[in-house]
Amino acid sequence: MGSSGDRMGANHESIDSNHVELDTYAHYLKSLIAGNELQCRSIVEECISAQLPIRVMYEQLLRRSLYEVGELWESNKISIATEKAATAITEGLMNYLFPRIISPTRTQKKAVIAAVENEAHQVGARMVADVFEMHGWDSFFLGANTPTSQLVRLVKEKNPDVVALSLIVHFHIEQLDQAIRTLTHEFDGLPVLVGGQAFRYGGKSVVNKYPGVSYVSSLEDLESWIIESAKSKLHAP
Ligand code: B12
Repeated sequence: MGSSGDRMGANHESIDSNHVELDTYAHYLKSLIAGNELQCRSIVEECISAQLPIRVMYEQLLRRSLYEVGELWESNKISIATEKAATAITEGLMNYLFPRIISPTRTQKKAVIAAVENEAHQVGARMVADVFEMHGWDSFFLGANTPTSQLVRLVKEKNPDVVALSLIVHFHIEQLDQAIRTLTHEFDGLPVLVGGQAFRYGGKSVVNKYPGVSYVSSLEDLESWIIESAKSKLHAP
């Protein structure tokens, strides 16, 4: 893709099947910060036409741009309003993509996904829910700030095969600990996955002390976990 700022979309040739080129990303970021939802959608559509896997688009376009938005906000280069608009556009794009992520092959497996109590960030958790759907699981996505009592209630109701918890701001680690403690106590043997950018600052010891609880560092590793879990079920006696 060229470098002109007034294009309506990306050029297929600049998007290979597993990578978003820098100029495509830069164009997307610029459109996102300008609040130009149509332009962002047009770039996403070009990525789809170039057969970029949605999981890769999530990591290399949607997540990467929001991280950069966070840095711009932190250094006072953009307002909170711009940050909120960028998040709203991203969530809108995920809604737009949702029909495309549903795998026609269903596994009959269920996952419950939540951001822990007090955690206001929900986009990453939503991506996790979508990755399960891409692999034919039924996802029950509870969103941001999920009280542990409500999480337990839903787990009792849905009887999932796994619970995935998201932690973005490190100072919510106590809430994560409490959620894991409660889940492992109430539901013996239920696998719990945890992830999120808060773990860049440590905290894995909270996870490691519970059997059956695993830290998963990326959507790619989550896909590997899902594929491995299908194999182990297949080979079970
Ligand atoms: C949008 C945003 C908000 C929005 C969130 C709205 C929403 N609908 O989610 C609002 C305005 C609510 C918000 C509030 C705050 N925010 Co804020 N926010 C952001 C921003 C810009 C984007 C967040 C986002 O969606 N990122 C994109 C997603 C896709 O990335 P992700 O969440 O990391 O998820 C990825 C992985 O971590 C992983 N993952 C996530 N969860 C899980 C779970 C599992 C099981 C697995 C396998 C993987 C996984 O998968 C995803 C894809 O790779 C970030 C910047 C950033 N670096 O992210 C700041 C950021 C996270 N916020 C920050 C801060 C400080 C706050 C506030 C404390 C500000 C304040 N003073 O009030 C509050 C927190 C309030 C609270 N109680 O939590 C800081 C955190 C700094 C830190 N060291 O922890 C950041 C990093 C900004 C910054 N640069 O300083 N924020």
